[in-house]
Amino acid sequence: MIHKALIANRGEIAVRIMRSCREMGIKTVGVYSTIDKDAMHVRMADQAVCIGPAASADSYLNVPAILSAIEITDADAVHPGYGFLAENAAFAEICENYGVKFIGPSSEAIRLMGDKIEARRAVQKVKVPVVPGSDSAITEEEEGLKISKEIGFPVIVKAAAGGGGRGMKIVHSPASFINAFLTAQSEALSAFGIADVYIEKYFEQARHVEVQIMGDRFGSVVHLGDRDCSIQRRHQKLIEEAPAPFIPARIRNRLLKAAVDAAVAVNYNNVGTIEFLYVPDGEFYFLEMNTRIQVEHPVTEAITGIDIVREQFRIADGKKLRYEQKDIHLRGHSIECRINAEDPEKFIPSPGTIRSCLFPGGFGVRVDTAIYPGYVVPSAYDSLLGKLIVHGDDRNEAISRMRRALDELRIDGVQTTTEFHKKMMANTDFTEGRLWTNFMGKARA
Ligand code: MV4
Repeated sequence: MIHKALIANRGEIAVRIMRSCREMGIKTVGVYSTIDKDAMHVRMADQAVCIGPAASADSYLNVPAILSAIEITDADAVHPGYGFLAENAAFAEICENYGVKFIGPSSEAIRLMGDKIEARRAVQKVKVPVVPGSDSAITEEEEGLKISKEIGFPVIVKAAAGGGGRGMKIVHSPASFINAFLTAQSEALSAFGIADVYIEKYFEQARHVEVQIMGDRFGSVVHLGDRDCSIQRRHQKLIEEAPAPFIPARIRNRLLKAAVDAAVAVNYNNVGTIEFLYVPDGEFYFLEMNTRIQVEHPVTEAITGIDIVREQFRIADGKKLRYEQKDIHLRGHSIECRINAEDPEKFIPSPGTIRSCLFPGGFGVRVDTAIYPGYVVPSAYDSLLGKLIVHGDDRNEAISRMRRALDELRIDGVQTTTEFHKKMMANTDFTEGRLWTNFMGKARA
């Protein structure tokens, strides 16, 4: 039994995790950097330990400091949240060896899925469709050009150690290939310490559809339905919804099954997300797997009624899944808007003091945040202030409810993306389902 968990994160996700811990009777340890001493997650934790100065590298990414905090507080589990150490296989492995339960999959699963080429290979073995592309790392530019001509332009060169949109280069023609390829290789080396890149056909107009899955330590895997995350800017998601709208039932069933097959193929043993590219002709292709709890998990919680964070703890604690696929019922439609401290048109960060804030409530509305009046939004971390999540019987009801919730939301002191979301909820391309990954590049909300 887990008694005390250290939450190696900050902001809304640290608060979110502590809420589930409190309900499960698990004591919580918060960690914080010096500028976060007044943060909500510090106040909410049963105990809190300062782990270093503001810079993430010296605090939330500081493994020795976090291990020391685990030691002095006698925590028997550590939840990494998302970002920071969440997909750091070495950290998960240290925890395993240390006898501290890492609330996530095995370090082995994190390592395997962290290599995007290995991940492609692993799921291809069980006949999950992958984006047409190279089957191994491409080291020679001439070989890359040859493969790209076979695949057909445009292609995209991706870093094996990248993911989430980091370390990608789109190439439109053979003439620009060599240059782009060599740049991608050297950028991969400097960003990740690994130069390996692979090549995929680039789909200009596609949707980013992902499947939430859940596997235990006994080999059972279920899915919790899908989500659409196509509305992104610079690979930061802005709006997510569940289920992914406008997908024919027959294709959706194949997609969900492919996600479960992929998770089974790699012995996946916690909650995770399988990302697909859904293309206009109705085909879908595996992109990569995320081995963490994701920012957008509440839309899935809304349509399934399952506390995904609680399940993470139960699985890591060695319990069997309490659900079979037939026990999971998807109901209604959920949308999440990310409220960032940013200029709503240019998306430039807007740190500062929250002078006042008032959150929406009422039927079908959830707010996950860690801000309060007087809170100072630091510039050292990402600009997410909170998430507005609504649930309705169908997509149109969810959109109406989101409009209502956005109208009730008041945040003074910093600029926020609220106005962007209001425009989006009135944008007919969005409301009628013409959502593509290049939406933000093409359309003006
Ligand atoms: C792609 C793609 C099109 N073709 N791969 C971005 C996040 C990462 N997980 C995978 N991503 C993409 N990979 C191929 N072969 C489109 C995306 C993509 C995207 C690209 C440009 C602008 C916004 C995007 C949003 C989601 C996905």
